[in-house]
Amino acid sequence: MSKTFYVTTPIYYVNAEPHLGHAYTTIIADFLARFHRLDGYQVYYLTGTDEHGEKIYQAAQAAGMEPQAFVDQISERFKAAWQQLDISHDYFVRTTEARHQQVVRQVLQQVYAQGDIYKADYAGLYCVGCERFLTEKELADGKCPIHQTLPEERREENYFFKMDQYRAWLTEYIQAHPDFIRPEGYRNEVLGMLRESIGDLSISRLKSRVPWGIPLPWDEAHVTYVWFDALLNYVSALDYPTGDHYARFWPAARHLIGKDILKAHAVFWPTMLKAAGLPLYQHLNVGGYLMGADGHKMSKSLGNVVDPFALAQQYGPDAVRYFVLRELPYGQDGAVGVQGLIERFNADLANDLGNLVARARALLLRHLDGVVPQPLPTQAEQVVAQAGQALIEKVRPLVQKLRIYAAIEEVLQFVRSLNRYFNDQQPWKLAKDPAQQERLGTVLSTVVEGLRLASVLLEPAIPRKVRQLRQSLGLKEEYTMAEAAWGLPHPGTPLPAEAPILFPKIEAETPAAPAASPVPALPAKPPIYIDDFGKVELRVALVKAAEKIPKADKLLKLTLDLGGQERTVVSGIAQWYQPEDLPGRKVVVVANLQPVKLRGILSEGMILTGVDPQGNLTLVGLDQDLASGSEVR
Ligand code: ME8
Repeated sequence: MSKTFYVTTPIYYVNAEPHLGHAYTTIIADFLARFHRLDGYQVYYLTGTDEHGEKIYQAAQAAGMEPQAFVDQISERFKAAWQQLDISHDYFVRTTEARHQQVVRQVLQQVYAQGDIYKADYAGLYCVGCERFLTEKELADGKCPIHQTLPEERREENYFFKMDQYRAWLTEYIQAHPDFIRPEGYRNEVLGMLRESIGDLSISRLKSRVPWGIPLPWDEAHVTYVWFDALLNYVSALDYPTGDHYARFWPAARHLIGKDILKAHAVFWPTMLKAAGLPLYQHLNVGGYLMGADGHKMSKSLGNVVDPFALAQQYGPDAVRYFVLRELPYGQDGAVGVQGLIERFNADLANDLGNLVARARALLLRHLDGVVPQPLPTQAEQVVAQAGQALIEKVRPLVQKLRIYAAIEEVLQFVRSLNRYFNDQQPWKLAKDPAQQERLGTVLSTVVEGLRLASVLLEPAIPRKVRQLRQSLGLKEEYTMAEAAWGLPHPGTPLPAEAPILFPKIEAETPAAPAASPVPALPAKPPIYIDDFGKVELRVALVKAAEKIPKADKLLKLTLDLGGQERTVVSGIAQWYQPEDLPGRKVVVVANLQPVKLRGILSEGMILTGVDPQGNLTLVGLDQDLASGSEVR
């Protein structure tokens, strides 16, 4: 059986323009779609817009437009945003399209006919922002915690879906399928909701009050509640019930959502599917919030949004994609800002990746006529080859667990190791020695092969730039994940003499520091007296433990032994050292530095490192072993 993968984003409300929060989920889904396509899956990627309901109706009225004209207009804005960010969806569903409305009516009729829908009076607290009734428990200080608004008291005659009767079944299902809702914290949250009655779901609104919706097939005085309508997009877009797409892709469905719509997807939707006799989706993947500069969830109602059009226009789509993918562990909340985008771009893409491409290109063009030769590998090349070969098996499981930021970091670690290899082999020196031309060719072709491999694994994140990278190195335009294997012969196409700079460094928006020369001129600081230097207490220390610091990917937390005295030191070496490489090593510590709190951890000293022209750090060591605590002077 061929491998299939069906990934969906929420369909976004068209009551306002798309913002970076929407782009976040859409880019993650796009990464997954592209990764799986390259990995040999048949992929269907669905996104779209949610166009009915009270909220949209009110927004259209406020804009002084007919609802249909209004939703047509905003829906186009979402399409344009996704085009600008190179989103590769297979279909863009709209809940106002005839096919979708037909499926909603059909499912409603079926569930009504089997006796799972009844009419009753209902009174409750309704949040128009969420488009659902909230329970007392869900309120914070009487307000909706997401929209910070007071819900309205509502009493009306509605049709109800007998949702509560499926509570025990759903609880058992979630318990028996640990991967159904991920990450685990959200699964537990849902199991918590299911511990008490979930009530029956009001699935209609009086047309006299909310005219913008799909009329109930058996009672035209009511329109369908927007969630009962919207959730069915995931199957209507596949031509449920008879379509080929439905048969092929629904068994492989993975929904991506933000945590704001957890209850609708983890409680309403599975019970609706059960009632309609459809199998459940495979996974519900729940993401955290992108926070605005004010520390609140980025949302149109709070007015703290970042415009993805403007960002993509200024920095290019790949910079935006890379930033949101790399910056936030999926499932957690995180603040984002332009400054962070610039720093991430400059550090990873301009410095680590782009520079290496430029340096390899320059030497190949200058000394080897732009032709990448066959390598004659030695031990050093075998080490690089092994790391490259192992990469896909490290990356794939991380992607499957949605640890996309970690998957990208694996690739960047490899790129950094390629930089170290390049610097260690010093090809610019080999180039000057006629006896070393073969060796020069081997080093450069090893770097090109490493970059090719990295390009395959980075394609789902930065598809446009990866094409440009390949072109500038004379590689093929396209590679599959199967070709993320070390040692594919270079196609032999000579490198183009001219190629645009892959990732031109972005100048910071705040005044930039004066550009540093590669190796700082000596001396760079004013002279000091020996007494001044004597104030610095340097000691040998043994690293006992090292660990990453969550959300601080440049920092490691080290536990040091200074001769019987334990110290914690936070050090900015995480880009160059893995935590597991450090225990047992001796380092040199500034032992009398005033302690400071870094990321909430008290750092009691500083370890010494050397810096190469590219800014790479290496630990300062000792020629001979000395006991921990020994003085250094
Ligand atoms: O809820 N951070 O639509 P919606 C991260 N139409 N993700 C964010 C975000 C933020 N600050 N803001 C929005 C709806 N999102 C319904 C969905 S599905 C059948 C119907 C993303 O326009 C996130 O994925 O309010 C969230 O779940 C979704 O946009 C909500 O979009």
